[in-house]
Amino acid sequence: MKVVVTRKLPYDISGELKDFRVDYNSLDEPLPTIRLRQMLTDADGLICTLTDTIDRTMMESSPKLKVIANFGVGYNNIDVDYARQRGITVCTTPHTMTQSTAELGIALMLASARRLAEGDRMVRSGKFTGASPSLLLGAGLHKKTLGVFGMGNIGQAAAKIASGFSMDIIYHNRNRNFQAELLLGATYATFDELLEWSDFLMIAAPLTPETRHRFSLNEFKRMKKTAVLINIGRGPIIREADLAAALKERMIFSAGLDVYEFEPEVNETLRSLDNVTLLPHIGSATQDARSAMAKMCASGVISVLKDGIIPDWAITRIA
Ligand code: 8YV
Repeated sequence: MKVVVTRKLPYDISGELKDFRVDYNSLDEPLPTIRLRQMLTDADGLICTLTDTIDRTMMESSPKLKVIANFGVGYNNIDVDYARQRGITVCTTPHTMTQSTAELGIALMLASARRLAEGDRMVRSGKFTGASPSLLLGAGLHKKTLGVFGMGNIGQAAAKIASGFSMDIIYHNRNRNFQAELLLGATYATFDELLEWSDFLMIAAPLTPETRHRFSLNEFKRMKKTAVLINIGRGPIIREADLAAALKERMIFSAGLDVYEFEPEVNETLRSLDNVTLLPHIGSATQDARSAMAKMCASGVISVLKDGIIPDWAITRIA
């Protein structure tokens, strides 16, 4: 049986996949669509990443395909409804990267509140002329309110770390998360309350039709002028041009972004502003997380193709 791996992974899974013929793109760049389609014509399994669009047309060119393992927890790059219809199992890598992504969210919170990137640029450019009482004044985290948009595993892990800063946690989610309420003392907020009460607002939600462009100019107008906005979920949840305008007009204090609406393109105004920290989608980028993600992708493929078992973490199991 043949397994296609679309991109160089930071952990060698050739041992795990030894019983398969592996068609591995050893380059660290996405395969052209046509090439991937060709590789999939006789494939039984696929390990892909969020930069591969696995839509209906792609799956149609792969008549034998039985399993797709996506290297990541988000799966908006895959037409899951069509996969389900075709009986193709779709797996992701839940829990492997919860902590790494939550930690990055907190890092962005601190960086954006305390203007770390701005300070770094100042020192490197030789503009640091000595400590001054009013140099780079920022915001503190202590006893502030963290609003989490999307209280899943990552949102909860971030909230748990934030409690260490004595922050009050509020959250908005599709459904109430009683675990977060009981274990973290988090309080459910309506979307309006989340906007109005948060000192720090962290987006940790998946991209769905409901979350796309949920944050646009109207929302930024309703946030505190001192608020810090963080996005570790998916870029299109924010209308990026509106955020750039809001930051430029100082409608909110600052933002920290790991994801972008038109990734890898980043809005030009945004790139010119000092009150935003910009990272290149590295939420899960720790050695530990990325190795665990690679292994979990391999497990998903082996489970379906070799053992004939649909893994309990397969998202196609959930209606
Ligand atoms: C990427 C992610 O998969 O898990 C997700 O949803 O966005 C990331 O972990 C990772 O950057 C590799 O492409």
